Amino acid sequence: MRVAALSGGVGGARFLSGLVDVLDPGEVAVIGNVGDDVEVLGLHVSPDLDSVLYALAGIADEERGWGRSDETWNALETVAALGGEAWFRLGDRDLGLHLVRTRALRDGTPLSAVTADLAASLRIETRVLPATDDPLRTHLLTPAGRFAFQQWFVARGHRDEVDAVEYEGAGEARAAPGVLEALETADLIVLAPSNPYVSIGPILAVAEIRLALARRRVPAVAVSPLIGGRAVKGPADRMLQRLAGGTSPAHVAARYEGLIDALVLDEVDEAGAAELSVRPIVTRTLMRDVSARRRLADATLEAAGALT
Ligand code: FO1
Repeated sequence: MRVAALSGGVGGARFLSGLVDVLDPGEVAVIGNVGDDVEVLGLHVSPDLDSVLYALAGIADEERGWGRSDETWNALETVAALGGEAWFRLGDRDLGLHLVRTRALRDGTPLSAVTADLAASLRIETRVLPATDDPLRTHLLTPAGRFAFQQWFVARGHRDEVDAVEYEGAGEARAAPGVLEALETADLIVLAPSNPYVSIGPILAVAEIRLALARRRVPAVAVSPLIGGRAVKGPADRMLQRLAGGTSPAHVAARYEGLIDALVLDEVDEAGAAELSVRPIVTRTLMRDVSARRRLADATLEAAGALT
């Protein structure tokens, strides 16, 4: 079964590692968020693409939730000691990847080609595609001002409430090579359990991608990132509460109106299933370990079977 999966950060990457465990990894294409890409120390960092690459290569730091396992921080310590930019913590191993990516981008290689090369070097069979090769950056409007994503998320610890989300550059952004093809040839489209505003939102802000989903001829299933109305990690619950007026499964599904046929939600949210205008798939969604990830992937694939 060919699956195209839209994914953001940690939750998405964990879900994908379960998906490629229960499917042939070569049949999965990941369409990743680039709205939180950032330039740090002159280097281009793509945190969400890297979360996916590291998870699929089996080298993600599970505890921290981002970056690589077995990480050391010598370069960052030197940067900090020299008064350099140390607010965004780049580990030594992670830095190596950013050096290679940045060099290739400066040589004119598009992000999609650089990402494919990185995936091949990491022996990843799954296609990992940035949503777009064009500059698309998420900005948050808050009572304290307008911030680029990582300024708000990391530098300010996402403490500011969000009044609006802007996807700068989305109006001109084209889908990266391979993205529309992956959506058009998939048997199933999955929206991973990622933040609807800052992880999946920037991907759907690319008009060609949104249109491909709206015109799909195959089932599309979203996995809710909330359990009991709470985000496992990050600000998704606070954002939904403030921007959508609630954190029920219906509030999550409404973010994807016209784009999905089913929502996978946790058992504790079963009561909210009745309000859904798409098919509810109730299961345990917490991805504590490998078997939980596999189970969630299986439930999502079963949902697809039931929809066709
Ligand atoms: N998140 C943090 O909370 N603090 C950091 O210093 C930080 C550094 C970092 C470096 C590389 C990378 O790939 C991710 C990093 N993240 C950090 C995570 C990142 O900000 C978020 O997880 C995503 O952008 C949201 O999906």
